[in-house]
Amino acid sequence: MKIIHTSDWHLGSSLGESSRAYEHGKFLEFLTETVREEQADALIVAGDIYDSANPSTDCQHMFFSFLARLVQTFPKLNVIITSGNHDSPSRLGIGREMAEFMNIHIVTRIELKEDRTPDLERLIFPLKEADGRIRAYCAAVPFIRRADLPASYGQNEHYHEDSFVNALYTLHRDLLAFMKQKAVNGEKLIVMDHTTVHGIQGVSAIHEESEHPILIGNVESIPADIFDGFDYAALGHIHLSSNLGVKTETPVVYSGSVIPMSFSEKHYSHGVEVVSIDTTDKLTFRQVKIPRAVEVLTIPEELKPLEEVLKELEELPVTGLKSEEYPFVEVQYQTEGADARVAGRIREALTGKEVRLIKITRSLKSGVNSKAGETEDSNVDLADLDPMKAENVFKMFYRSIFANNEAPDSLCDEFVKALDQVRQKVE
Ligand SMILES: [Mn+2]
Repeated sequence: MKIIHTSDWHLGSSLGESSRAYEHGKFLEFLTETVREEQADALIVAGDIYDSANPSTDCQHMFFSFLARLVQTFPKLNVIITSGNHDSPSRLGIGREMAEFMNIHIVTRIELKEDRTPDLERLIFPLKEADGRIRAYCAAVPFIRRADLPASYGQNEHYHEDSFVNALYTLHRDLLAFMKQKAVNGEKLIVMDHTTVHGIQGVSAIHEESEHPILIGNVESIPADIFDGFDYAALGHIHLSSNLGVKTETPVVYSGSVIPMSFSEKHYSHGVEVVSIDTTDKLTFRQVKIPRAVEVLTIPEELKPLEEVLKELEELPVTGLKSEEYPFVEVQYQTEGADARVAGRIREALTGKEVRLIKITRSLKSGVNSKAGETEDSNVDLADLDPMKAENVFKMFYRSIFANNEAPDSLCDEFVKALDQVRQKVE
């Protein structure tokens, strides 16, 4: 049996003002081809189907027409889809009863039984081979908010000090026990989740530009041992493809985002996981890479002074790409202080070039913008500060509020953007 695990499609997302629909279309073609080439029996998608809770009609059509073509081409494919934190549970789940007729299970909520405990039966699905033989059970856990589980659930268990994390542990232990009752013929037990997991060789979602840290109650993530006892944890949410279960029995695998969602993801190896269960019931998994339909580039790769950067931009080759294939470009340059009309000069240099300029990043020469251990004179006249200096004041402020932690770059960028907007309004 082969199961394709993917997540974090973020259909409907954009970079700057540019739509990613072309890349998403190419990804869905790739996914269909991969189902064919791998002769997959199941496709499981662990949340963040859409980028927003209110996706456009075009992007919902892209999703539903993909599913329709998929099950038409592969009528025996088992499909399970859960919601992520970006999805609206009610919107993603709106066609779920109809989807059931096509063997597509869309799970966006934890339904409660009369005794106020989760209805586990509605979260568990058999995964069947083409001949109908069940080889695995899959528990489909959507992104859960604190309010989704009653406070009473799990209160007699003591897995974790935080009551919500404790309830999550209880849910996973209950699911596991329930699935074990079903799996009398050695079927594998798979669990899908959309969450931040830590504990083993931590990969932190917190530093990803496009995914802000998700606070689950008072904690930012859950320990990986919550998945102990399962044969494979198919996760979504963190965009860097990674296996956090390398030191445990259970692979705890993030399949990662399917396209680079921001410049910070440009070096990620985007792919889908192909999970195989062989005739001896051995489970293995490997990544199949997704070809990149559009490049995401920082030019130049190494910091250089503005004049050299402009020259480099003017020398970019023109090869006749289709406009939807134009790379997304961040231009970075190094400076000692104020440069006039930089954005205009960069745009001029790029006239006629086959790129989409998304972002201009300037970096002050060392000493001026150093991150670590920098001290600031508190008697500065705020009116005299240039934007980069104001950013330093923002960093000082952040450190004073957040126990000397450094402000994330993405937040500083947002601050500079907001400051620019305010200045434009004032001028
Ligand atoms: Mn997410």
